[in-house]
Amino acid sequence: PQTIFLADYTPFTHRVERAHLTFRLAPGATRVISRIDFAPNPDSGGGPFFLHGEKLALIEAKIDGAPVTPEITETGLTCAVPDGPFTWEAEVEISPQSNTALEGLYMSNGMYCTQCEAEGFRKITYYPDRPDVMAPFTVRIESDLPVLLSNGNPTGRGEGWAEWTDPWPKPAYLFALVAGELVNHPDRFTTRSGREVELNIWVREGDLHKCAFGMDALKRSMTWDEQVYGREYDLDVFNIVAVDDFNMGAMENKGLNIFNSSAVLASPETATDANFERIESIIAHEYFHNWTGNRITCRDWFQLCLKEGLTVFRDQHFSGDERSAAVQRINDVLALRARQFREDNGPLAHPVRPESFVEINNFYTATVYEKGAEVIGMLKRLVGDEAYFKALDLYFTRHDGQACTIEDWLKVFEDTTGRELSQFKRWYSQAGTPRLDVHEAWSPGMAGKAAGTYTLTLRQNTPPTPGQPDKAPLVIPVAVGLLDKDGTEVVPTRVLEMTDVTQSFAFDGLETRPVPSILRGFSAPVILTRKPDRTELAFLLAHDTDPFNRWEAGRTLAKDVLVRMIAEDAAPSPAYLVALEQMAQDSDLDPAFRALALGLPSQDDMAQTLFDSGHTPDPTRIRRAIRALGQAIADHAGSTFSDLYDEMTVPGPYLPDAEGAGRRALRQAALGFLTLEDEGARARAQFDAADNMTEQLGALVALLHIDAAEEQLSAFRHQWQRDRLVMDKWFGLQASMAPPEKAANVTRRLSEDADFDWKNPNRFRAVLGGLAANAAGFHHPSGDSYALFTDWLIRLDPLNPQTTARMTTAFETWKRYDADRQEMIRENLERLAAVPDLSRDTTEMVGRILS
Ligand code: DPP
Ligand code: ZN
Repeated sequence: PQTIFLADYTPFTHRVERAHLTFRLAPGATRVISRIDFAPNPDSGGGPFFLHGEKLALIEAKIDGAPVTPEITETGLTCAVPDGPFTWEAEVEISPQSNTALEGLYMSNGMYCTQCEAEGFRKITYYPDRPDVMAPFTVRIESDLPVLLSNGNPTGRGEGWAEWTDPWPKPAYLFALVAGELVNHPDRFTTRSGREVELNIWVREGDLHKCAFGMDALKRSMTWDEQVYGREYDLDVFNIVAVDDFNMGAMENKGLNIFNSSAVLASPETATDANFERIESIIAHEYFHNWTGNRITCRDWFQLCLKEGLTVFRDQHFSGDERSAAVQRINDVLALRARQFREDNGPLAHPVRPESFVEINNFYTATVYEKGAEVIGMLKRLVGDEAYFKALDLYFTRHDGQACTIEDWLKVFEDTTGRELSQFKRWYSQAGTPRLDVHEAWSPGMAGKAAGTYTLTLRQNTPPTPGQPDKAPLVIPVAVGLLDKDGTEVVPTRVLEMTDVTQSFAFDGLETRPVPSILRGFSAPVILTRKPDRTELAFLLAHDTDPFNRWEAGRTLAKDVLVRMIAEDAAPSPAYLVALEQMAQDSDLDPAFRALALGLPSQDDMAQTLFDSGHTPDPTRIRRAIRALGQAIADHAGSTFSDLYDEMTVPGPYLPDAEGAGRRALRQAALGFLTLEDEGARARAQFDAADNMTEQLGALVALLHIDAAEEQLSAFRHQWQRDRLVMDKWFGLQASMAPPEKAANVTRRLSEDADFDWKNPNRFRAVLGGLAANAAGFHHPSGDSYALFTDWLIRLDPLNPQTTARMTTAFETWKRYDADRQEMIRENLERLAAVPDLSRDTTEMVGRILS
């Protein structure tokens, strides 16, 4: 397969003035008739006229009405064209019903839908399928299906056809079409300047009762973007469609967002608090793309973080405003560490803006998305809020309607602030998670002078990553506050701007030696390598005025306790248990925050922590230690949890609001510990009484944890047999929570279940992704899980390369483990690599993981 390089970018030979498409829909033989007005691109260096196209049967092609015979290859066509402007016409045939890759035009439960990002449009018709070619589209859909949708505004409708016109120039990856027997949940929104917008969520009839929350989230997103970024919606209609078979979470097609049904449909009975929260953030994310992605798009796919990092940053800010900013930040950092740090510390590490790829779908990663958002957060911290929004205003006015680069993005900051950002830009080109080492010095006041000086010396170091052995120093904003012995803040949060490898920062005028709170709010995506001082951490857990660092202190303590339990067979430290219980009882703290602080580090997190401190992680031991710590906490603080369990009930009917969710989360944390003491009595009672999915599933999780959920699993199945999204939970939990020695067998049994529809990405991910998430089960020394997992990847690859390639990341941490496990993983990866006709997607991933 061919590698594509950022450095090789050249503009397209032509511009598209207008694109007109007609679709004659039929499952096995859809005709796509295109009429495209091209004009020479004055910015191009010339070259042959090339249109992308894959797996298309060309029926006829014309230029300015005269038939032509282009030269066709596997990736597209070339054709002799006139010197000036011309009209290209083509008719192609495609087969949506045999499209199992879910890219281009495909079918899901009798409904037609599309997914064109990144390079799916070339499976629909011949076109310059690249983001820097933007054009207004008109689309005519011919079909007897009742609902026919495309981008933009509806401009015509008749018996068996509909026409849509999108006035905003867009790249082909934002094209969308939907046709099906759908019903809508309608609403309206009036924009700040008075535009009346019709809103719809389109679903299958049986899902109509699951749309209200998504609609509410959409309207809140629209209001927020007006108030915070000054961005209004720009069409008369905004449509969302829910689709069951979808590779990703959702897609921001102009005016017609297409959602994985799991990312939009929710009712109290079927969705958990976590599901509601996720839906709210994805609705916001896709809506926010209308400006950051659609009106201003990417010049090429290397710039993906331009739209994704910024849009994630925006949706995180939105969620923090709608809920609790502190809790949001903790959750975002948990996700960053779980996915991005994991990626950045293994063979798949790559810069936020990669410099080469084989298959762009493999770069929709945590690094591009989540680290991309962190980089913007740092920029905002460095320039300040006011300058940030000034720069954004300039970005929107200067680049509206353009396809841009990271250089364009940084330039608006340079132009508004006068700052030079070339060193900061390394965050975009340098992969790897920087380590930050901290040294402290205290010089007390001399006799006669009361005040002393406290000095922090920071040292940064980024370990080598594939293709990048040597790293240059980064600009790192380190937010620091200082507390005195009583927990009073003597120096409020100050952002230290680190630019050198080693740098010292002095704080004078202090009466006594302070306790530092470093990297407040997680001000940069780095790893602090400071050796934990347990007394200081317990103090910060009790007193830090920065909520993130207060949580972080508890987390660092928990990891320290676990490392000693695993590496030294130590008992859980009593001081930690006391501190944790005090925090749990502190009614001044938000219940959601307390719930997070009671959550123990994940097995994967512990594996990386042990690896970083020079140990070879053993997943079996890690699991045992985490469970032993849970048991010790339960033994120590049983009565506190019993009180919390009673106190945190939420009266009245279920509402998915942040406050109720926080109380339920704390109650669930308590239930988890109590279940270790009462053999599941409370959990069984909760399961029977639950009138919402959060509590029903919570009870099931607690029972699965003690491997005592047989009866509830079958009752759950019986109740939810016909709800695909709920059944995904049933499948996923069993695979992810099976005891290690049973994990492979449980997964095999699930994969033989009549309801295991392996061609549906959600179901496949629930089961096989569940197994991969079951750290001790996946890495069981028998190797059975590795083999089973690989067998399934081999089976899925020819049908759905994108999802297969994504799931190979289960193996990305393989070099952490012992020689036996490494050997077994290598064998499986090599077995996968040797499959004849393995997709380009999976080939690239396996090659990178093995290298
Ligand atoms: N662009 C989509 C999103 O992140 C992914 N295909 O919203
Ligand atoms: Zn996005």
